Amino acid sequence: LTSKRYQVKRGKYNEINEENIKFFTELLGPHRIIEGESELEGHNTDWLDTVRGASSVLLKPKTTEEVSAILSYCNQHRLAVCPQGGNTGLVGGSVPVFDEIIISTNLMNKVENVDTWSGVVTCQSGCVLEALDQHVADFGLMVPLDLGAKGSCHIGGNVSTNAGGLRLLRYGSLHGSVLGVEAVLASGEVIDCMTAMKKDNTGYDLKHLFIGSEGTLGLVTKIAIHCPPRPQAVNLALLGLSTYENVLKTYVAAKSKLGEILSSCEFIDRSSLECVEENLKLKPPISSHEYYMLIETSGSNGTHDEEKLNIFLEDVLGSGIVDDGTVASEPSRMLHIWGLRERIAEALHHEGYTYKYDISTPLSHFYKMVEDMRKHLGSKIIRCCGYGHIGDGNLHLNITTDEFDKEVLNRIEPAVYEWTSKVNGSISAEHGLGFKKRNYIHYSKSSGAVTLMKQMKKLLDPNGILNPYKVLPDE
Ligand code: FAD
Ligand code: 2HG
Ligand code: ZN
Repeated sequence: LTSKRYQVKRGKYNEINEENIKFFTELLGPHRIIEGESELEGHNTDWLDTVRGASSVLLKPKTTEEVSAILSYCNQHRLAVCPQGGNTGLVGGSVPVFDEIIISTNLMNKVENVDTWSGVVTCQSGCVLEALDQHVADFGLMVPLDLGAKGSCHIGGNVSTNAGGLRLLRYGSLHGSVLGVEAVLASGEVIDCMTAMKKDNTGYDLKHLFIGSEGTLGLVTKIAIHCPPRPQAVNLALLGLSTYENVLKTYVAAKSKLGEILSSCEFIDRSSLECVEENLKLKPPISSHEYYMLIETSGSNGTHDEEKLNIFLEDVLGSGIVDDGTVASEPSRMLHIWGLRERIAEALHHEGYTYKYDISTPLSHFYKMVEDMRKHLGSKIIRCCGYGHIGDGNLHLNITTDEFDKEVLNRIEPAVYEWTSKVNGSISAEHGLGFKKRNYIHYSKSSGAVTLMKQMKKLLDPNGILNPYKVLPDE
């Protein structure tokens, strides 16, 4: 169990009893309360298979009112809960640590409204990201967030982790595109911040409390999100490069030559792509290089975009900063190329245990981290690789061994956090702190800021029933 490996002590919560089960069964009916070890196995284990809880009950509310009744009851009876969306989180936040009751948003998947004039979708928090995007596509819109887990993650999980993803470079963070949030506090009180306006300066903008707080301040039940027009022309280039300096030069050239049509700029190193080739048997459409970049353009006029992209490519290929490249505009080829990038996490998972770091750094230091770590770890590991959202200064540093090795972990941590802090980076750029990173918060936040976070938690969840052992450091 996770609690043993991480040496964490259970809080003073009550254990669930027959009377509690009776209450939940009366509230939800017998089919929306799930019990039993095997039925809950997948919900007790995280996507990475690195942390495991021991919950014996999962609840599936359908409405805000049901969530409110559940939380109010749990608060009165001092029962701890763990909100869960698609369970694709990468920091151990989405699974219980002990026996917390799992509240799943699986059945909260109604799209309530699409305002086609303003481009705003209003929906429940359990909508699967990809399904929501397909829904708004019928209205010529797109959800301004895309990530490899889109087929499973829920929009409520995305909001609760403030997920970044592949197009943050173009559309900005969810703090910008989420216009409204409805959330239920630990007490059961429903906080309605569901305005769907872009501008609203009437006092504190409370919805931001729930964006990125990973289920520790409230359970998000509804969301209004601004959806830009779906682009009519999309092109994707996969480039091969031989030095990291040339990667940086290419990024600068992409910004200046592609301007407003640049919609994604991603980075992959040789080892990451080899991992996808070896473990998933996917074949890249260009030959092998030290570094790769994916550059996507999205716009409203195909001819205009292609002209711009060609000028950019002539420039970077002509001057020799890019060695090789291919461009795709047919959906199937683009999907294949995106698969090489989006499925790296899955490919790494095939190797056994993954030590995963999600770091913001100044671009001048971005790849040095991978090189230093590789040297530091020597032959004790299978792979140390780097990839990520270079356009946002967000590196995904990943290390694999065939099984969990405490010695390897001790060589990586806290060195990785010290290094990040030295360059004024963030120890969690987009995945959050969850369970695994909470005690390293001080590397990225001042003690004053952490104290204020604790005070806010106390105010909103005085009994600490909402996702305990997550985000906030141990006392
Ligand atoms: P879960 O994993 O179920 O939960 C995540 C956290 O949010 C937990 O703390 C949980 O308690 C809380 N939570 C969930 N729903 C609610 C709710 N309704 N109210 C309150 N709290 C809630 N992340 C990125 O940022 N960018 C990426 O590019 C990216 N790519 C990924 C690719 C893969 C293949 C995988 C497996 C993961 C990736 N992730 C990425 C991480 C993960 O997908 C995101 O963090 C995602 O937003 C989590 O959504 P979820 O519905 O799965 O949430
Ligand atoms: C991605 O960008 C995800 O693919 C996962 O954020 C990152 O596996 C990782 O380290
Ligand atoms: Zn990412």
